[in-house]
This record gives sequence, C-alpha cells and structure tokens, in this order.
Amino acid sequence: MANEYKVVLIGNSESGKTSFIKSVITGEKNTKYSPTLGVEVHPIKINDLYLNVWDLAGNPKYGGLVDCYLMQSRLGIVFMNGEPFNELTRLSIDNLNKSNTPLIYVKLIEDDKIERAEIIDGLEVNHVYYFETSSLFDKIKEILE
Ligand SMILES: Nc1nc2c(ncn2[C@@H]2O[C@H](COP(=O)(O)OP(=O)(O)OP(=O)(O)O)[C@@H](O)[C@H]2O)c(=O)[nH]1
Ligand SMILES: [Mg+2]
Repeated sequence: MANEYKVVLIGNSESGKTSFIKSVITGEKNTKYSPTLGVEVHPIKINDLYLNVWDLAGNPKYGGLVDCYLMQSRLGIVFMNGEPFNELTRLSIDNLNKSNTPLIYVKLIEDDKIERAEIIDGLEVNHVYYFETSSLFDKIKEILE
C-alpha cells in the first residue's frame, strides 16, 4: 500500500513506549510496568495513513534482533525518561541516523495537564523533533497526526 509506513518506538526500558501505543490504540491508561520481550507490532490507521507501529524492547537483554527490527523504518519515535540512553537505545538511534530516518524525541511527563502535544523547542533540526506529552493525555493520538 502506498500510504503504509513503518514506525519504530525506541528508548530505554520503562520510558513509556508500550504505555504510549496502548493509550493511542485503546485509550487505556497503563499504570503497571511489564517489559516488552522483543517486539510487538500494531497496525493503526491515522487519517488516511496506515502505520505499522513496532514497539521494541528497551532492555538490552531483549534487544538482540534490533537491527532487523529497525529495517525499512520511515520514522523513529525515541522515548526519554530523564536517564541517559542505554547501549541499545544509542545503537538504535545510530542505526536510524545512518539510514536518514527522521526521529521524533518524546518525553512522557507526570500528568495530563497539558492541553496538546506541544512542540517544545528545536522545531526541526535535521529532521529531529521534540515533544512532551503523557500517555494519560486523552488526545495523545494527535502526536501522530
Ligand atoms: N509519568 C508518566 N509515567 C508514565 C507515562 N506513561 C507510562 N508511564 C509509566 O512508565 C512506565 C512505562 O512502562 P512501559 O510503557 O511498559 O515502558 P516501555 O518503554 O515499553 O518499557 P520496555 O518494554 O521495557 O522497553 C509504566 O510504569 C507506566 O505506568 C506518562 O505519560 N507519564
Ligand atoms: Mg514496552
């Protein structure tokens, strides 16, 4: 399909990747943590785009196949949790940079007080964008629109 895109979610373990995508798909507010073991792929439709969202494991222990999982990505969303990126996250960012895949950096914050998924700064520097949002945020889907 021409308007079908692969999007990968990367970032340290417990940075909120799975919570984010569950919140987008079902509106579910995820409060308990359970690590992703490898990858989960979610097909979602946003406007007229068909996205295959690959929610990858952030724990280096479960990241052995990451280079395969990142192949043919059209967009990477990098989740930040205030801690330095681990080795797997760094390797994934390098991999996507090498193939000139645009990256969006996202930080999930404490509450749902924000009014919209805001672009905080940088706007666009070498295809890098930065957002702060919350998976407790009801309109989280807007970040992908
Ligand atoms: N403050 C805050 N915490 C969140 C938010 N969304 C999720 N969390 C919490 O942060 C943790 C993140 O869990 P996951 O979403 O499973 O993390 P993950 O990045 O998928 O972790 P791995 O699968 O191990 O790579 C959970 O304990 C959530 O309850 C948010 O928007 N704000
Ligand atoms: Mg996960």
